[in-house]
Amino acid sequence: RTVRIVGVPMDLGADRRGVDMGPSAIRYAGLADQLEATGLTCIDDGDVAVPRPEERDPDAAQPTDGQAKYLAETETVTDRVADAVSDAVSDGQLPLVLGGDHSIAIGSVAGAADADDLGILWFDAHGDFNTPQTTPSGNVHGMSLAAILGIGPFEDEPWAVTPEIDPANVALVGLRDLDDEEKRLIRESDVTAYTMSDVDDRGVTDVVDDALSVATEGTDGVHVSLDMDWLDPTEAPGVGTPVRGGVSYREAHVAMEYVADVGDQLRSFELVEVNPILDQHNQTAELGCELVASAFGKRIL
Ligand code: DIR
Ligand code: MN
Ligand code: MN
Ligand code: MN
Repeated sequence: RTVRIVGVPMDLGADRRGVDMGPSAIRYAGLADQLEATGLTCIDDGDVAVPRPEERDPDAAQPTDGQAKYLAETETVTDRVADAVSDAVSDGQLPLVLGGDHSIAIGSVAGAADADDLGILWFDAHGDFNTPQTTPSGNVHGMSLAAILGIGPFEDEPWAVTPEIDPANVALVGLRDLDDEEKRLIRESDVTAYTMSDVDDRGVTDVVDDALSVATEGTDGVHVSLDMDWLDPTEAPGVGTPVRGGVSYREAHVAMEYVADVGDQLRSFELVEVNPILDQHNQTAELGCELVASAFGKRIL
């Protein structure tokens, strides 16, 4: 398959400078070479344009209910990312979106789904299930999955919602840091949430196997969203919101090898929240490249 790389130097959703340099750090770590060594052809589309915070419109739209920082700019970026991803899908390619903060998933999923039923596999320490009403931070990267599913006030933001996604085909894996109201929203929804306690209990392969069934049964494909804070901070220190107790290096690799086993059902993949300013020797970007290679079919032997 041909992989089409789309960089999204977005940091407005995390309200933190540095994560906008993620796409550069990941490319510098040798992404294209590693994928080509795995037998894939890579096309790099360069970066999608992202508005600078300094040029923002002070009268920009806010949700009628609650707070969401840079919501108008997020809509602009979402449309651009969705176009780039849907172009890749209609050309029969596998889109690989490089973040940037996790708000970009709103665009990746919109572009990947187009008119098809998609499942989502969301690897993250966090649920990203806040809404403008429940958010403690106002940061859209903590709301992106709720936005995609049209939870709460996101119902009134049609650009954010991908109606083709049935929450029953959405699985979150590796959760360990949820806000109280966010927990309630996750419980009330039909998504399947696997916490780190589930990984401790059952092992990562069993959990990922179940999560893949959730995302593939009855769907036309799967979108995989990999937030690097899913990993333990000892492995991935270069993220904006590290949380102790994440998956290990080997657990992350085997999870991605299981993802690769879905074959042609893999519709799109995104790697987000790499922040080289907070990293040590670009190790988080390097690990991200390795994990993408495993998810795209690289094997040890
Ligand atoms: C927190 C952090 N739950 C928030 N979320 C993060 O701001 O909504 N998501 N870091 O990746
Ligand atoms: Mn187009
Ligand atoms: Mn996230
Ligand atoms: Mn996270």
